[in-house]
Amino acid sequence: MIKSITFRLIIYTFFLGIFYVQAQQLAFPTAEGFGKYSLGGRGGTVYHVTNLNNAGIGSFRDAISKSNRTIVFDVGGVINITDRLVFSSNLTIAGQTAPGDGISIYGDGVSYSNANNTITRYIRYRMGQLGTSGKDAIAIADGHDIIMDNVSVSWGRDGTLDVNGDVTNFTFQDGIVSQGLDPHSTGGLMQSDFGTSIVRTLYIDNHTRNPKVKGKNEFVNNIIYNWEVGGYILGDSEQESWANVIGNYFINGPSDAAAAFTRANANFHLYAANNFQDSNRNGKLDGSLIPTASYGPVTWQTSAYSYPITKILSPANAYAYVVKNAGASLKRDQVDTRMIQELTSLGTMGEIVRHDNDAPMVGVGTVNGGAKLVDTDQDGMPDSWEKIWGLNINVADNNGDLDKDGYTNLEQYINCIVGEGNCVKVVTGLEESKEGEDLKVYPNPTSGSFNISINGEYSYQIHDLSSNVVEQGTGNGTIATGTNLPAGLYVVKISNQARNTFVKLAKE
Ligand SMILES: [Ca+2]
Ligand SMILES: [Ca+2]
Ligand SMILES: [Ca+2]
Ligand SMILES: [Ca+2]
Repeated sequence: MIKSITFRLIIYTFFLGIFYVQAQQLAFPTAEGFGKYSLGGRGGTVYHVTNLNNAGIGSFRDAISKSNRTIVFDVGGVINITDRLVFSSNLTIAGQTAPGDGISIYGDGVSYSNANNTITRYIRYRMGQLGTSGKDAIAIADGHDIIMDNVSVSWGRDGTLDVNGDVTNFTFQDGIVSQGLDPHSTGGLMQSDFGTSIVRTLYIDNHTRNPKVKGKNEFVNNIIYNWEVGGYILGDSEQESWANVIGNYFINGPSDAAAAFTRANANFHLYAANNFQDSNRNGKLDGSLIPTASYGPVTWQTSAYSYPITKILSPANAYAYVVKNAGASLKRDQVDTRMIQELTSLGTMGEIVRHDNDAPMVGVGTVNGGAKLVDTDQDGMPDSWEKIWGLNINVADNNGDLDKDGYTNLEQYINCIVGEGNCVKVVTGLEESKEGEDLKVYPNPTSGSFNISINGEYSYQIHDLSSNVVEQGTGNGTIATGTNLPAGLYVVKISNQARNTFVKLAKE
């Protein structure tokens, strides 16, 4: 009996241990907000999207039809869908793996209702007037632990990004929510009592609801441009809300000089700090602090709710960050390029549109494909990546964790495409990297250029495997280089005052 209890305790402790580890692991290194612990498809199978078809084997629709998958893309381009996509749970959708200009989904909206523990990165959802009447571009009515990063969503017929229901732990970060279609042009609802985070996201060309908020929300470092009636809507409800609204920049465009905050009442409990508005539409960023009286009759909180986001930029720095990074920004498509052009006009460009085929949008545009990297064992990690890290190109070792950082080998690869996590394979026998290394070399493998990123000044030399220097230069911060290198394996020597570090690099 004693033995049995002890055994049970051991088992219990073991599972608690697993639970503890999983609960603390971020979805990816830069994940923030309420959704930051989403598990995604970690540890599951790998699905390769191999075509741009609406449905069938190798399609994105088939990819998301079952749980416990990490979805990688062997193709880039526009996926024309003829009806709505419905996501399963426990998926990692790694849009950053797509070659060429990435992936756009066009023709209808998508549902993430009950898509629990999903991670979606670097993808564009463009609904349009051919989509289902009265539906949202992204709809979430129920579920938990859903995070979207560098996602661009546009042309909703009802909401564009709509969260409305018992949604627990949702984050939308570094995204773009654009051009809700008239006659119901909205950014969308952000209504849940269980935690929604919107951070460093651009709301642009939406008549109203940028967004309309109710419940438990944090809204940090967002840029709202060219709304017509409603910016951030403060509840407008008999129900209670509890929100942190910090470091946002509201910039009026040609459609109207409307107020940033509307429709408040005492049920809205607000902590607000350092929100700016620039309403003069003069082509310059020269706004000012929104005064307390402009929020209306909210119930003020004197200190911020203890919500997850702690890294906060100034409104001007948030603007600069969004201009550079928001949306599926590895390669911006023509829609997002236009949105950023409108934003940076700072008052002179922008429009509310009725149809995605109307000027100036004229549809979804061209999204170029590109060559996929060779992945012999189809474990989602290209051969060249596996060779750098000493993995086996003939065995699916995607769910291992060779550097014991809690991310699987596959997660490490997809994170490093965008320069996150452990992205340098230091060549042993030369010099090891130091603790707290801030150096990154990415994407690696690369089919074009790659970035070297380290604080301060440094020099670099690219050696081939016969130790010949094939390229060299100097940098300060992040630089891009390597465009002209032929395919092959290289060692990049990076030197600054503190150290020489030797990093393995593969060029496809
Ligand atoms: Ca201005
Ligand atoms: Ca592989
Ligand atoms: Ca492998
Ligand atoms: Ca790892």
